[in-house]
Formats: sequence, C-alpha cells, structure tokens
Amino acid sequence: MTDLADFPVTQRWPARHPDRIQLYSFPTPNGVKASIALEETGLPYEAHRVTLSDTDVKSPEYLSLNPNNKIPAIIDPNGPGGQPLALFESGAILIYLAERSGMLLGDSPARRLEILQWLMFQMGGVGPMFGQLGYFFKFAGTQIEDPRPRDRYINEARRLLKVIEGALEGRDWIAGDYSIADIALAPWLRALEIYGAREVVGWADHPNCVRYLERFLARPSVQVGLNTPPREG
Ligand SMILES: N[C@@H](CCC(=O)N[C@@H](CS)C(=O)NCC(=O)O)C(=O)O
Repeated sequence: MTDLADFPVTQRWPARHPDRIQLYSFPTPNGVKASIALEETGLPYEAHRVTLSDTDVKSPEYLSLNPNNKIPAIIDPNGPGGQPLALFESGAILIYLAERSGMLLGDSPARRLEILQWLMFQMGGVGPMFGQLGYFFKFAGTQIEDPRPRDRYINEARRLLKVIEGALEGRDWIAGDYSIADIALAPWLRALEIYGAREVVGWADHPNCVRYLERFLARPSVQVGLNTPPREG
C-alpha cells in the first residue's frame, strides 16, 4: 500500500494536506494549465512552488516524479482504484482532472474527441512553437544574429494564430463549450504579450483571438489559477 510519504518529492515539498491532490508547478503557460483546471473543477488541492531553476526542477526529488524535469506534475493520493497516482505532462494532467471531476471534457464521444483534437493541437503545435518564439524573440535567443530561427517561429506563430482565429469564428470557445482545450490554449495566447511579440505576430488583426483571451481572463478561476502557486514567496 503506497501513501504520499513513499514519493521522494514529498520530502522536499512536504504535504500539509495529504488527502488533497498535490500540485508541483510554477505560473508559466504550461504550469497554469494544471492550476486553472484544479480551480475550475473545484477538486481540493495543495500547490507547491517548483521553480524552473535547476535546483528545483532538476533536483533528485523532483526528477523522481518527472524524469523530464518540467513542471507541472501532480500526485493524486486518491487516484484510480483508490491508489495514489503520479502524473506529468500538462495535457495528460488536464485529461485526468477532467475525467476525475466529470467536467470540461464534453458531453458526448464526438465532443470529447473534438476537445482532445484541440488539446493535441496546443500540445504539439502552439506550445512548442510559441515557446521557441519566446526564446528567440524575448529571451536568450535574441543574442543570435542569424535572423532565420526568429523569423521561422514568428511565421509559424502567425500561421497558428490564423488557424485559431478561423476556428473561433462564431464560437466563444475553441471546441464549442468551455473545456480543457481552452485551459491549454489561452495561456499560450496570453504569453504573446509577455514575450512582447503581439505586434510582430499581428495580434490586433485577430479579433476573435483578442475577444477569446479577454473572455478567458474574465473567469474568476482563471485569475486564481494564473497566480498559483505564487511566483514569489
Ligand atoms: N510538454 C510539457 C512541457 C512543460 C514545460 O515545458 N515546462 C517548462 C515551463 S513552461 C519547464 O518546466 N521548464 C524547465 C526546464 O526545462 O528545465 C508539458 O506540457 O507539461
């Protein structure tokens, strides 16, 4: 019989509420997916701040939970079969939380698949491409003189934005009703502002995306999730 104490990560980040879902995260576009989904579903949880510094994400305790040294990750003390479940990869966490709560994953097999389609689109396209855009446009990659990587990710971000703009025509949320696909996608649209890249990708020319992000940010659960765990403290 396993309990939370059997997970080495709990030695470094102790659980004060071992009956709750344990979240290990930092408020980045990938990290907030998990905290926003937890807030939206109302599942009880406890958040631990794992910064992006090597001393956190590459610590032996954290690597024992996610060998890929990335946030977010969770442990549900009451997972399938009543056994603790450890999980990393934000997309898998979103699917798990939706299934666990019976929320945010559609009300029919067809709607569920449409939501998963857009979730995969974010995981395989928007996240990696916008992440590279951030690196080459705002962070360390700006020192690289060769313009090709920067141009490549600017163009790819523009292309993806057009796809999203089209998909949002006539709908409030990317797969119809509000779902985990929105919780995955919208934080990455928000990241364009953080990267100072709105102008270069033509953000203002995408009114459906602009209104979509406003709609998302107006949700109280989103506002809490965006700052969970707090960046400092
Ligand atoms: N595919 C992963 C990506 C997670 C990811 O890239 N996390 C970043 C922060 S947004 C991270 O932990 N970086 C730390 C590092 O690479 O050392 C997921 O969606 O969970």
